[in-house]
Amino acid sequence: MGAEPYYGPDFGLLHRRDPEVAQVLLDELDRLRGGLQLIASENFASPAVLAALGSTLNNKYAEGYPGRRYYAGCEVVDRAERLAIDRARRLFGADHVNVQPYSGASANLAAYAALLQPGDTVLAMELSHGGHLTHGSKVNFSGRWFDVVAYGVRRDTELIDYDEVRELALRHQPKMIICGATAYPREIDFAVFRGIADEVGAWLLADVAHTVGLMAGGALPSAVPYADVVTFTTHKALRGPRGGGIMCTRELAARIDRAVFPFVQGGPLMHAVAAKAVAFGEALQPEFADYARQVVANAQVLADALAAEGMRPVSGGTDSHLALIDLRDVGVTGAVAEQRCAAAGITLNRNTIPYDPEPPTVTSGIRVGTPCVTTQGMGTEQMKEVASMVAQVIRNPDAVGEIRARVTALTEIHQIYPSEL
Ligand code: DSN
Repeated sequence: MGAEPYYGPDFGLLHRRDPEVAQVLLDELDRLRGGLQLIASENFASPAVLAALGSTLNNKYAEGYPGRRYYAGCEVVDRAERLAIDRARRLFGADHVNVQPYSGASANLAAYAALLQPGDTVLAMELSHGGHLTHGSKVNFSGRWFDVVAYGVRRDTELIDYDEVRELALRHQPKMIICGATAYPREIDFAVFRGIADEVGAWLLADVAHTVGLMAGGALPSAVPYADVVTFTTHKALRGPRGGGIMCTRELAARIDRAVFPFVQGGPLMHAVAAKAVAFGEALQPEFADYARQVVANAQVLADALAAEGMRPVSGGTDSHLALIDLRDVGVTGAVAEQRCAAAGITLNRNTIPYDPEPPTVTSGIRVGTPCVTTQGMGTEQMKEVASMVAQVIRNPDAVGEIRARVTALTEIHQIYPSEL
């Protein structure tokens, strides 16, 4: 018998060669296992996804697309990219998928590049109402290179004001309208956005970075039948590797592909492309639909239980994987709440709420999400316990020791990345 072939990651080897970096990996694993991860944009990728990421596909330069590369030796990595594309097309029913974007921000930059010229007008959601930096923030390419008009949510309902979106579209005649958000808990009506875009002759871009996993599992309606271009990330509720992707109509396929490469990016990260293929394959399994439904059910129970603790969910609740919680009635800022939770081993982020009187570094709210805890196997009963812990430690920092013990008890039962697979 010869030696075992080398397939990829070997933690023992890393530990022997570079104990300092190995220790960082171990400490991060301890942090993940020992705390509650409520960041709405994070998840735990499967060991199969992590194996593909830690593989020799990292080494290959493959500028171009399968069968049309600028380097020799791409016939093997071509298979990974074709698998990723075919699986994503099956998962979402999309005409065309580009799986090369390095991130959601790169995907959005490519979408702008494919459809617009600098200086064109774009209508997108205000960042402080739940949008994203790439939807027109002045500190981002989008706000600097394009003329961005922002729509928001209504003060009374905290829901997207579709009448305002239509009025702004008629007044400003944007070349592109963006829907999709990072801190908007409610379902977005893509059909209404499509109607408004058609009325003014605008492209419709749906940035579903946050909700694409829920779309994949059928827990939220898909944007694909309505939008000209759909950008997404693969590492949030979809539970894949860090990265992005773009879906579009057949007519826009060549423009999107040219915008991703060579306009925005160089060589694709083929290990990440292979890991995306693994994640799409996992999301095609029937159990992924159960997962997506449970993510939403958990978020709804978490939001309701926090409301019962006197912590108001913005818009009254959620249809998705996240809830935005207004802490003004409790008299604690988002920044302080984030710190108090972190001390107890609960990781969440401070977040602006619509019409927030506090600056973005302080905020009046927190954002909580359920993709991670659901991957750990927690259900609605555990969400009541999570809400109770979050509420107690935010109100009373002296309870940190007791809450940390309760966090440990919960995570020991719902262990992530157990030693025995
Ligand atoms: N950082 C992501 C989030 O947390 O929503 C958005 O880019």
